[in-house]
Amino acid sequence: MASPKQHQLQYTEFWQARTGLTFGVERILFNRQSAYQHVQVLQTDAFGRMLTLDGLVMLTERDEFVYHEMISHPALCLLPRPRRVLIVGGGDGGTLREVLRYSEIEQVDLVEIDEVVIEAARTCFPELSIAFDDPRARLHVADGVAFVREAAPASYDLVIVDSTDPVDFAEGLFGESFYRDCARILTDEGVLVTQSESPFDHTFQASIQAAHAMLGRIFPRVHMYLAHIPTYPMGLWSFTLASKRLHPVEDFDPEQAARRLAPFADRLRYYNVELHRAAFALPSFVRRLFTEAPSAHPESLHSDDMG
Ligand code: AG3
Repeated sequence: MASPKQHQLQYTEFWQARTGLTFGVERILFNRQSAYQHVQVLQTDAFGRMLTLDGLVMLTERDEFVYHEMISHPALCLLPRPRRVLIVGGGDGGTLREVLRYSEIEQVDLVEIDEVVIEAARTCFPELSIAFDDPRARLHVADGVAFVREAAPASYDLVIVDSTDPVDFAEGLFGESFYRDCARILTDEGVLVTQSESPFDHTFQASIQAAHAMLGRIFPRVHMYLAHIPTYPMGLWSFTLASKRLHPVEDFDPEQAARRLAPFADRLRYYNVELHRAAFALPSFVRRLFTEAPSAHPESLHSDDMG
């Protein structure tokens, strides 16, 4: 006899051919094929609402705070006087919400290629997309690579690349000419932060190494830091901070950071001044990614024919 479980709706993001993470789904709230990708919002049983793009989990209500706080606050607390920020991608508004928490931020340009992502966020994630209504936010529906190519030199203190995985149209956001343009549009003290996938995954390891090498040719300082994001592949996620001058730990002033965070520290759920330092301390297998070839790493879950 069939168990009732078999009739329940489930959604799996496959990390490889047969392994992935499965979510129980109560309802499909948004379902649209855009010019770029399949945009879905699902009501899950354990993680609240979930946004997926082409089958990849972008965020869930329950753990989005980890990603959005960690892609924003380490750089914003490192920089002594951030005023102008560029977000490439991030059409859901989560990163924008975090950046706008600082009253000293004067302007944030957000460049999202796919307006359907913005529409899905406005419809299903008002707690994220509310940030679009802040008068300091300027929303551009445009290609981030072209936007960065055309932006004026030294016009941003911080560029945040809040993209999907390096596939299809997003691949340019992980390339050397894009990184060079980011460096050009940053001020002398400027910082670039990109989401850089899971260091646990074989395929990602290769793209992490490639991005690190490219950034190292452009920026004097390139550092990875980590956070736990339960709904992303492997649950361990990385960000890369490339900086023209400031060292993310040695030049970090905890007292200054605590003062800047004070007005909203009680609303943050992951980032704090102690965690800032801890996040840059890397497990040995991650450190070795920057000194050894990818295939040398037994942590890989991918078999060679799939990586
Ligand atoms: N951007 C990074 C999502 C990467 C997740 N990858 C995956 N599920 N394979 C998230 C956008 C949130 N603002």
